[in-house]
Amino acid sequence: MLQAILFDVDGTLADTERDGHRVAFNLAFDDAGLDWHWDVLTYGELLTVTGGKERIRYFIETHSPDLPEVEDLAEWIAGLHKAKTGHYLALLKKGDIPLRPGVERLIQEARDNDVRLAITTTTTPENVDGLLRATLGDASLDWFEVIAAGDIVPAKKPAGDIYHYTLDQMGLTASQVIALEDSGNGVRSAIDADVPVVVTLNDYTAHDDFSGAISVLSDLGTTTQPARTLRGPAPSNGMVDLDYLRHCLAS
Ligand code: XBP
Ligand code: MG
Repeated sequence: MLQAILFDVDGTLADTERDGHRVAFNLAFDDAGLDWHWDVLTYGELLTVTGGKERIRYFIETHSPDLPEVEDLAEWIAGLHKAKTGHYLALLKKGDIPLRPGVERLIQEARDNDVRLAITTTTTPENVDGLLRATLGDASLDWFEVIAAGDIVPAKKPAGDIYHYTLDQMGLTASQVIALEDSGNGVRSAIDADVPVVVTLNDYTAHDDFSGAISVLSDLGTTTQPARTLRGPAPSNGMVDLDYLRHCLAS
């Protein structure tokens, strides 16, 4: 019995990475007087590491960019990342980052049928608030029973901690929910917590390893733009809806 849908955020609710997070990182680097620039390709490589602070540290370790003398690297990264969050929120406010096809439809259908909703993401909590407010309106924050985000758990995806945390908070077991994810790291995280997962991929994640996912689709699909199914069961009407998710859960 499907009790809840757990939504990943970046890449799943919206294509936030290339024109959102990446741009915000670069603006923060400019502010800090750094000559770093994450182009579209480089950012794709850096996306193997989840979490913005962790991604900056990974970049420093793997690309050895010019770095100012700092006493406490973790603190310096946290400051740089805070500036990035400010830029990202400003980009969201401009309204240039829409939800992916079918996301609003599925959320609405779930709400109409008392299927519970939650967010499970590695991104910073303010980013989730900003995206929901900008796309679905202020009231939508209350539609999600749990917003599990960022540093709320010690280990980010691909660890399963964020899914375990969300299930605990909701009082549900893994077999009562379905996760929607867009990346290999997201799939590994859900599977680590035994949560069944359906993937809607995007340009950055198209070649990720989605082993263990029930199905992989182009997107959630709309009446005018049906989803393409790349693996697993195909939705009969071209749309990931409650019937389809119930079928996935039973399979
Ligand atoms: C994707 C991420 C995030 C964002 C950046 O999260 O890995 O780190 O790229 O967000 P998910 P922050 O797919 O789990 O939503 O800079 O706020 O960490
Ligand atoms: Mg994601």
